[in-house]
Amino acid sequence: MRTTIAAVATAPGIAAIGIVRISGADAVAVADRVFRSASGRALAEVRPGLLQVGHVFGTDGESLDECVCLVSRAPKSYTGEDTAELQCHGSPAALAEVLRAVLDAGARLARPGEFTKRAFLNGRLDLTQAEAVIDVIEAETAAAVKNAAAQLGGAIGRRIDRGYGELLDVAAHFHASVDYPDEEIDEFQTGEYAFQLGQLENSLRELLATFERGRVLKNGLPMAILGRPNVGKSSLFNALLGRDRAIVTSSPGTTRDTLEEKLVLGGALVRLTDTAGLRGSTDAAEEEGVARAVRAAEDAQLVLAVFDGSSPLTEEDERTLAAARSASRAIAVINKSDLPQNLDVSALGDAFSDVVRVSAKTGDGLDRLESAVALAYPELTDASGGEILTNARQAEAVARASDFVHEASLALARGVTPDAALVEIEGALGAIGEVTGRNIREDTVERIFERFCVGK
Ligand SMILES: Nc1nc2c(ncn2[C@@H]2O[C@H](COP(=O)(O)OP(=O)(O)OP(=O)(O)O)[C@@H](O)[C@H]2O)c(=O)[nH]1
Ligand SMILES: [Mg+2]
Repeated sequence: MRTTIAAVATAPGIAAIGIVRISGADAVAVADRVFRSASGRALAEVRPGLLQVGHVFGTDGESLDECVCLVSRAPKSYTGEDTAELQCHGSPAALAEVLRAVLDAGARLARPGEFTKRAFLNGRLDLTQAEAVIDVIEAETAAAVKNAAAQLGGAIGRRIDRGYGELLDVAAHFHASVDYPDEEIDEFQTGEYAFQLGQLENSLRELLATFERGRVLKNGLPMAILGRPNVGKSSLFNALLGRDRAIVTSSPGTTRDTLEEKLVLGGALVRLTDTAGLRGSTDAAEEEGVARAVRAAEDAQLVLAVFDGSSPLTEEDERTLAAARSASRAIAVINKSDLPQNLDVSALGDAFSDVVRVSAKTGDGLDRLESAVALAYPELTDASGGEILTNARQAEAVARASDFVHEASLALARGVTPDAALVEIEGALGAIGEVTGRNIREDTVERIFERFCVGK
């Protein structure tokens, strides 16, 4: 039997409420040793799911706080075990004392992710759901939360399980024909299985194809600000960021190195890079800065090409136009809209998905720029189905599973013996089972939950 564990589940710091969580066979007994309800009834006797008001006591028997206790009974709890939650006032000092009393009463301090790990080991969550827990916690945009929340609800797990079930049926039939060679699988059925596996492969590859978007949803869209010196790139960078991050001066060539910051624009998480102004230079440091700017533009999925709206296009702007043309996507930002305008926008050509006038100085037009970014990548602001794969471990297992399924359907099409096809099908079952954690190595499980915080 697993030991009873406890931890503070809420973030460190002062807050309205702080929670000490206890889980395990002795959870209620441990809670009873530190908590006395106002009604005088022991927690062991109260109905699970009903909040009990009372006091929590320290090791010395003195009251530490007035609090509420919630008891849940196995298997109907987050972990699948008996649990007790002491919901106290959010004072870090009080919570530390309550935790100490709980540990003295017989619980041991939980390791990172141990509550969720128990939920997984007790079959309350599959591994895609457990991993979604941390994704929900760490999500930086509404879209990322929605995607993770749907996965917490089992969106990926259900899809994977369907595939697992199909493979299992095929494997069962093939096993039977290996064990009873007289019962051959007829050709029609072999063709049917090959078709079914082909469909399954398509569905797995479709899921895998969402991972590219998933990575961007989770880590942010790489985005670079480009332009000739002095057009206001660093001013725009600061304005979008909402703070004075980059140095701005009136002399061209101020920014040398690239600067990267993560922020949310129009609901989309982006990794925005400010770069050195593009121009020919004989200064070694500036030259290196320009080379870095070009590399940042190449790595970016979206380039903000900045132009000075108060002056006509110059020869130096040509470099920006060229970089925008070779970028995967570019928005033209005509800056300094607060000054009299002298730029002929039609001269910019058709390299841009959007042209937006802004003033980094007054903030005018920044909302339109944010909308243009969100519009260019709608999947970064709308991902409610939970169908976007964001987890590298899951993606790797899905890739391996699709390769096995591919080989299995090829083998069937080639008319190999059932045992030869079985090798590939078993391989696929193994890989697909790793996604949801049906069959997974203990050390992999350990590694997954180490990333969680204590108390989750
Ligand atoms: N009037 C006006 N001035 C601006 C605006 N944006 C930037 N400037 C001014 O333009 C000058 C250059 O701004 P920076 O942001 O340093 O330009 P940059 O493109 O980063 O320049 P480099 O780093 O040299 O490539 C500064 O004097 C800014 O105050 C704007 O929207 N309106
Ligand atoms: Mg600059």
